[in-house]
Amino acid sequence: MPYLGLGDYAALHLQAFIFQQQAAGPLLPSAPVTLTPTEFEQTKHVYFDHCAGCHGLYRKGATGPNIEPTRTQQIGTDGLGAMVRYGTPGGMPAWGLTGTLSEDNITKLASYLQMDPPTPPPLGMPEIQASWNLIVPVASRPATPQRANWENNFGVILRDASQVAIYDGGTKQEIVRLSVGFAVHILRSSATGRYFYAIGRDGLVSMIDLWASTPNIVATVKGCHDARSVESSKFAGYEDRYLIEGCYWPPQYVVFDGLTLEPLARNDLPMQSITGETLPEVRVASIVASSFEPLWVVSLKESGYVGLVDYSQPGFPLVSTIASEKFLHDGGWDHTGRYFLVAANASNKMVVIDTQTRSLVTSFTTGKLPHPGRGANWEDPVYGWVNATAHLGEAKVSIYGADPAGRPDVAWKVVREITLPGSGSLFHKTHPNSPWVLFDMALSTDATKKQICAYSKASGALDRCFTVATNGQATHFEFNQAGTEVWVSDWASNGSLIVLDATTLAEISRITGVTTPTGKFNVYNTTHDIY
Ligand code: DHE
Repeated sequence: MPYLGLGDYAALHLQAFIFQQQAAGPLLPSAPVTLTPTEFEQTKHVYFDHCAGCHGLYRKGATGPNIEPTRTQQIGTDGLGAMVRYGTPGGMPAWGLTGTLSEDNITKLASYLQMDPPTPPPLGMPEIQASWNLIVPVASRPATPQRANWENNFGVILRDASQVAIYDGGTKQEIVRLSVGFAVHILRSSATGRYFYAIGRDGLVSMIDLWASTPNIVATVKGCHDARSVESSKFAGYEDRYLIEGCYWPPQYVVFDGLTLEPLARNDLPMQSITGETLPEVRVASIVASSFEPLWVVSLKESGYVGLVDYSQPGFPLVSTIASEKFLHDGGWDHTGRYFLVAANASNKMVVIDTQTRSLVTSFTTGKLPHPGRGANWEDPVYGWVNATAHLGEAKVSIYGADPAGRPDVAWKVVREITLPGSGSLFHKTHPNSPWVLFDMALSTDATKKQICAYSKASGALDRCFTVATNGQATHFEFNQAGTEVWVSDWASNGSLIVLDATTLAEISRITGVTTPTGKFNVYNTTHDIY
């Protein structure tokens, strides 16, 4: 067997392909298919909707590997078709098996991937201004909350319906469903909690007023063609004042008025990487807001820089770019709100940024494709304050010390490794009042995708794993305001929301008839960064 010089990730894909080809039986050789201009245009949208998030518009790779034509032509039409159809254990979804893409889509995609990528269009300030729609002016909104317990509302992402549903966290009643951007991704709260901002993958930001008697959309705007994150200004004196939208495309961030979404500034991203190359694509991944300074912390995925945007300065400039690791993705605050802990997922590392000194503290290897979400903070009986990440590419949780003041000996070092029964863990979460840290295995290729696991903070070990989902995958957790209940999604077209007692983990309620529920955001916990 010759030495192929493949990295871990490529070897994993090759292994998966061989296994899956064995399982599927011999594949008939097929010639590369050429695409008509119409087919090319249609397939461009299929790629954009299903592939670009992980592989990039220019296909240079980030969460997923590089799939530029030089590589895809080597894999060939059959190989590409098999990967798209059956997925891989490295985290690539089985788009064919799940029925998401038709055989026709897959064949055309396998050809499209071997052709040069088209150049995506810019989005300038005049177009952003033109997209702004102020539906309810500030003066016409209620002066006081019109509903009790609005801070215990849950905003639930109904991904494939491009909707957000608002639930009462006490009664579990659905209050309203609102249409928002395409394949809506997440919600973030304004600093007072009054507004939810929903971000669609088409870059549309929708602002929801939770003080209204029935929550409603009061403004929309589109600052990007493709986006995954927004965040509000949270520093004292700036509450509900500004909102930042980070783009996946074009390489820019846009700042809006936090009460009206009027566009205020559009800033280009630096296109150099930490190793000096000029990149065609740099995407804004996670964004967090400091509580100690008027700063947003933005993860610049491909370039490996963590940027600091100062919203107290005219023009909302990027005032610092801190070199860290390439392929920055999801992250959140440590328990003090000083350190930003972010995954450089395709580098298999976690990065620690000190926002007070505006510098990189360290980065450390955890496992294959760390995916912490916003992470989880709790006190370990041996190691003091810790934080954790699970992984997309292996069945492992890495718990690391996160208390440089109290336990400098173990700060930013992996102190415990826990094996989960399945890989493909997307999210985990805890609450100060819960004895557990809960993990999903949503992208696992076996029955564990329907399960969740409870890690005991007290014993430092997995306590139990159990099935919660019936129709799809169990994914994402959100606690209620008091931390006494936790909501889990059964992610399916006929999905549901399962509410568990946060101490006994017994099922309290199951809300059915929910279309592809993914992320859930409790108003109080999202506002106060409780995770
Ligand atoms: Fe997400 C967070 C990007 C796929 C559900 N996701 C994030 C963040 C980023 C990101 C950068 C951090 C935002 C922040 O904190 O500011 N997600 C991406 C992708 O690029 C990716 C891999 C592929 C894509 O094309 O979008 C992707 N994400 C998914 C999904 O498939 C999920 C499971 C369902 C969906 O929306 O399609 C999904 N991502 C989520 C959720 C969060 C998230 C629920 C927020 C977690 C939290 O608790 O804050």
